[in-house]
Amino acid sequence: MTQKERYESAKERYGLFGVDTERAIARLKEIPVSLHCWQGDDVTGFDHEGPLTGGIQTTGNYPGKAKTPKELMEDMDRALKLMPGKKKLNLHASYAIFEEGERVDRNKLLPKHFAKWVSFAKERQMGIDFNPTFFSHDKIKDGQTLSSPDEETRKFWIEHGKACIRISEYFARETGIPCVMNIWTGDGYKDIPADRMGPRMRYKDAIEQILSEPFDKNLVKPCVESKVFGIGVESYTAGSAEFTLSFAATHEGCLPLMDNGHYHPTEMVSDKIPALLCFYPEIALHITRPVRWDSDHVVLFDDETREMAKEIVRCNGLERVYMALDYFDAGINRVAAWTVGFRSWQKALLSALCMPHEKLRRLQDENRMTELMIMQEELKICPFGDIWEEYCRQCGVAFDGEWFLEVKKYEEEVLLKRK
Ligand code: RNT
Ligand code: ZN
Repeated sequence: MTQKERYESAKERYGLFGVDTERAIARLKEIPVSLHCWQGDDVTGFDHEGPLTGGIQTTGNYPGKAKTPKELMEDMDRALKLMPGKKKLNLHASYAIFEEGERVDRNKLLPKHFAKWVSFAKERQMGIDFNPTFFSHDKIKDGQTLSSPDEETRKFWIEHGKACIRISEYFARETGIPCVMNIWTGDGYKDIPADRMGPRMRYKDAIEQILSEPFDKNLVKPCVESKVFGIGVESYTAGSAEFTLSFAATHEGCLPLMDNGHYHPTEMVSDKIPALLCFYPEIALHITRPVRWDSDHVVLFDDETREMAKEIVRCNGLERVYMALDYFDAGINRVAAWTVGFRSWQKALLSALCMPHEKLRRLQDENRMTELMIMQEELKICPFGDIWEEYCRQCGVAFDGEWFLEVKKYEEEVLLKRK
């Protein structure tokens, strides 16, 4: 059977459930997913020499890591060509690009330090999301930034946050697409603190000061990302789930951001999405794969990933949920890591769009739970691969089984030759 014939037959199978696969494919093409620059260089960035801090860690030493803006852009470009669907670029402040001899500290960053990224994004019709970088820097005092008891330290990081608001607005104006600006700090304590509220009060005040920087709420979407623990920050984090949710709930225009690596292992972000959508007009996500801890493994087409995508689609949330990938594996080919993760999330969204949600909901509401179980099980083995191939074909990207050859070639010709 040809690809076309296989698709036609799959389309018919889905049709029996009342699913219109053409519509699903067309819809997915419009939905932007933000691709994180930091998979390409193990979260190193260009503005510091020191180690990765803030309670996050990359493991592995696969050859070919990008070391310059040019290399990172080239690598990302390779990956982008292998991804179907609409993309947005996700940058961290530590990826500022300075001219020869020029260098400013993070509190003095300007839009011009990201001009090359803007050209990169514009040439590829991508919007840009942004993140102030509150880690891997010598002005982190005793592990704290925005919640530090030291006023000087706090002030420096507040200035950084404000600079990032201005840069975010510049991104939005340049690209014509709103910029999601996410605030995450690794502030916290390794061991049992004596004061849990003090750091949070300081963190609250600091974020309020950052958000007092004037900006257009239609252009910049500030978020606060929570986290339950980090490496070396096991006992307490200032930006806990309750803290960030309450902050976002009480600060107009500020979104909560959930990273699915940042909860206790049996807590499911898929279940939290519909809960938050009852209250927040918009929310943001970091999509990752935690393996026993916040390990940031490459996103796969696994159960929880699919469940998260289903909830977004079922809740009519595609326009209300900002989706960004957030993982970093230094142990495998980084271009492939980007590609697998992005394609996996696209698969999850497409398969969620290929479900008869109305029908399933009705079964639940009529308490026909046996039929609901059966239908959900049967849907699992519908010929989704054929729909996915058609989506890849329509988007003009390589099929599964084909694209890695290109990555392998790039690895041999370029990546392995890097010093
Ligand atoms: C860390 C957070 C945060 C970072 C990125 C690099 O645990 O998930 O979002 O991964 O900002
Ligand atoms: Zn994250």
